[in-house]
Amino acid sequence: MAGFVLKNATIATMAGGVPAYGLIENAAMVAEDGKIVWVGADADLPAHLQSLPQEDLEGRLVTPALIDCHTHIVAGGNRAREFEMRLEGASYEEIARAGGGIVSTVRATRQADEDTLLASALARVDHLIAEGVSTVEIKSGYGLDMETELRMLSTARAIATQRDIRVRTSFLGAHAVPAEYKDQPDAYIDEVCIPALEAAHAQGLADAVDGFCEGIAFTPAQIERVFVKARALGLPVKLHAEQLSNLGGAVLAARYDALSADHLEYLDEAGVVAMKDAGCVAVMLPGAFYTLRETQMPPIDLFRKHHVPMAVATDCNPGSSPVTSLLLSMNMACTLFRMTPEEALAGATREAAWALGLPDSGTIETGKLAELAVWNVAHPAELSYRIGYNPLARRIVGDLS
Ligand code: DI6
Ligand code: FE
Repeated sequence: MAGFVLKNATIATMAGGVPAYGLIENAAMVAEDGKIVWVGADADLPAHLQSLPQEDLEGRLVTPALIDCHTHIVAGGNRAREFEMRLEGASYEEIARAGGGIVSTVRATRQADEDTLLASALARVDHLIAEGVSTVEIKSGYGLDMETELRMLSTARAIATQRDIRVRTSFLGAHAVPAEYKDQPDAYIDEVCIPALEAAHAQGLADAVDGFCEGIAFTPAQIERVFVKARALGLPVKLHAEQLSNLGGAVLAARYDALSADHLEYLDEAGVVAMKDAGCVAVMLPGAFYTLRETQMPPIDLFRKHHVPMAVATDCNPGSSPVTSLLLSMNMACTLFRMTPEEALAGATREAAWALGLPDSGTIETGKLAELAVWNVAHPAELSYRIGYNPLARRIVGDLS
């Protein structure tokens, strides 16, 4: 693989600390063999690197490529009709009782073959790529039987063969209790979830293990059984926690050294401290907050006070967050959660990389992977400021092309 120089750029390295955004004006950077080998002022570009192919960016902004660290982008069907029903006055519970809600996505996903799942997921993934996303996390959890959970994960893996994007998979068998195990969540965990996790691991389909710890899903004790198995298999864990109530999910996740705990609207300070001590990233999902018209804010000030890193992701799913724009999610993180534009961009780059256990990604620093987004904007705050506007000039992954 060749090398290249980008010059006459504004580079937001997102390396942390000062200056804000790690901003370097009149900047250049050099990549070789897919890695960043030099970043600094144009004027300081070393002579021995000047023979590489150069591109003049005419002052454009360069950031790390974006990372969407929480999606359910592989799923069958859609729930637009339920959206209409809710606007006509039906409650989420009424819709669920009438066979809608998450159960309807499970039904549609079980009925879809891999080609169908792949085609619908690629259409959504293409939206992310067009916004400069280089890495997407994708969960199972709409199969809730062995065969469909594995099909979801192999579809997720297939995405990386069809597009120039890195995929990290999370096994989410503990997402909901399927109809055939109604009122028997423990039997579901023992008879389906754990055997499916073992099979996913044996087939190399799971990079991490997730769960949904909530009154409408699984208790901490049930989730812990899944985490014990994950640990035995050597897989890292993460958790949907404190989205609708505080069951102590984040504390549980921290005890298992989770990469992240996600949602967290109902988290308290003890949970924040536990996350800090465990190095657990807080993943903010403002698309779900918006769609569900939630009013309880995640404890942003406590995350700041205790220095818990905050990531931002789309939570792209057919029910609670039909969002395929990470830029819009960054805007919502600012407007709805009062995160700063710098926190939002860090959340979709550096902190998202940590939430996926990818220390080689997420910032523009020597030694990191050359995964870059070039934008037609002058200042990085514009990325979170605009609504429904995509200023991407180009995405660079590995090499110029
Ligand atoms: N939290 C959510 O908001 C979604 N899953 C989860 O664990 C809901 C998924 C759906 O309604 O399809
Ligand atoms: Fe989710």
